[in-house]
Amino acid sequence: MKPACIFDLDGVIVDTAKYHYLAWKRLANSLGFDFTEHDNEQLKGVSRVESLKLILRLGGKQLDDAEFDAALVRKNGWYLEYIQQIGSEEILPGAAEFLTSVRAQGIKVALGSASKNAVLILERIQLLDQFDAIVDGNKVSKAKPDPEVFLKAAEELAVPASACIVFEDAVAGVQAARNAGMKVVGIGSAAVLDQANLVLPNFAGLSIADVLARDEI
Ligand code: B16
Ligand code: MG
Repeated sequence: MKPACIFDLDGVIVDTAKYHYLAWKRLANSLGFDFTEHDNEQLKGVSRVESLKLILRLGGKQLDDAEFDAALVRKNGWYLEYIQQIGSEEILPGAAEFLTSVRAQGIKVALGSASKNAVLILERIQLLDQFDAIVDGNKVSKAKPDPEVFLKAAEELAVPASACIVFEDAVAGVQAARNAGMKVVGIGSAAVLDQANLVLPNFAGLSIADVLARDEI
């Protein structure tokens, strides 16, 4: 059976992590504590709500429910401000060409992202039309490492989980793919993404044929 490919967004297709960082740092500073780039590494692939819980733990700060919700709205407002100007220059090396190679083989493509801003970002970087299905933070109730996001993507593509290959940059995302019973290609460092079947630094110079030719996949 033909495989299907499911792509995470932030850190795989597009480099929006730096804008999430700026917005979370601004929020932390407004609450009276700092938030470093090192701390930000822990938020990769983590949902907005879980990210705020983690940041508050790091800052030793507690918010009541109304303050918590208001903080989420403020952070997202700043994030949206930062990504207002982004365009295709933010696409990560080789990602657009890799997507083209997947579609050229008639392989179905889905997005499996925790972000509630995924469609807006794909529109801005002009890649929305490359996806047969989009499963984002608006469609799931359980955050990665729960497999929900990837299982829903497989369902929308009408492809069994065992035939899906997930591309992920976050530890929680790699775990989610494994929990879904899917093959996973880590994008980033092999030392960090050690649960992935195969790890690539990025997509530069690669096509789907190169990945399918690997024994690990
Ligand atoms: P939003 P991904 C994730 O995207 C980001 O990696 C993570 O940092 C962010 O908190 C999460 O989306 C939610 O994003 O606030 O836009 O809903 O890597 O799953 O594509
Ligand atoms: Mg990611």
